[in-house]
Amino acid sequence: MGEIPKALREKVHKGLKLLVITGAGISAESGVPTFRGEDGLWKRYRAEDLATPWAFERDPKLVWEWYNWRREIIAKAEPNAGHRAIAEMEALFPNFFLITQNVDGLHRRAGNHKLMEIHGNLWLVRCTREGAVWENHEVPLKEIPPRCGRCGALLRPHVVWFGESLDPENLRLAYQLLKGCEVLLVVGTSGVVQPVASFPWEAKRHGAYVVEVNIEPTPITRISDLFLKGKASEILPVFLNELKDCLLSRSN
Ligand code: BJW
Repeated sequence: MGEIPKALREKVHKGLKLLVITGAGISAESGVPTFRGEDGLWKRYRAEDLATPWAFERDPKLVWEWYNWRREIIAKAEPNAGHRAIAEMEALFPNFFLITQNVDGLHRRAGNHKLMEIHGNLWLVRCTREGAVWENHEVPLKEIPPRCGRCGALLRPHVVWFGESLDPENLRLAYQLLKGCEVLLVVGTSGVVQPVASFPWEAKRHGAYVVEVNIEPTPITRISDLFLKGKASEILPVFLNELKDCLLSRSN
């Protein structure tokens, strides 16, 4: 990675409003499978069979078996150097926020607090009758599909499936952040799943400087001001150090 471009350096000097968006790529090196690409989940499974409300209606057992399998993988995973660099960014910049599409909870475990899990969290379950949400860390699940201890209805993972709306309150906050951020850092997302895929365009429209980190170009690359090609766990710690150098040179 070369030196940080002057335009970005100036923004850091002025006190950066930093918004970070992450996708499955950041957790890839923690051993969590991504969705698309060579080894992606959608190569082996059809999204329509597993990640839609219709799939759950048709076969809740199959859907829960898939989630149980993913929970087993994620329970063993640890945050990597990419997650840790983003947690350090939160500590470094008072105007920081993270929107993650990931449901694995690894950002929280790395130490991020100012974050929105916009597609939900795999460690939360929701009662399909009453809508109550609570934590469930049972691995493996004792009962598949699990049922609500109170009313006996089916539980579902508290995640957002295809064809479902995202939480309107989360969306309202996301658009407010996209409007106000000066730098948008987009990490490890293929940029194809709406509405998050359109977020970089929204930020750009409001004048944000867009930095993208990915192992390969995506639709977002063409509007990125800075494309850092490589693994998130390798690029982000270096990028963080560059940001720190900028801050130091400001105070000297
Ligand atoms: C690295 C790396 C390393 C690898 N370092 N990088 C038009 C037509 C048809 C449908 C639609 C349409 N417009 C909108 C829709 C609906 C749909 C949609 O967008 N579909 C598109 C696929 C076309 N969207 C929705 O349904 C959303 N709801 C909605 O829009 O409501 C209104 C509405 C409904 C219906 C119609 C129209 C409007 C909800 C979307 C919910 C997505 N849910 C999932 C599952 C969550 C739960 C779970 O995990 O089980 O969310 S799907 C999956 O994709 C998951 C992810 O969060 C999401 C995004 O994936 P992500 O993170 O980008 O991962 P990958 O694998 O795609 O990419 C990884 C990237 O990392 C790659 O670029 C790699 O190169 C890179 N990488 N290693 C750095 N080491």
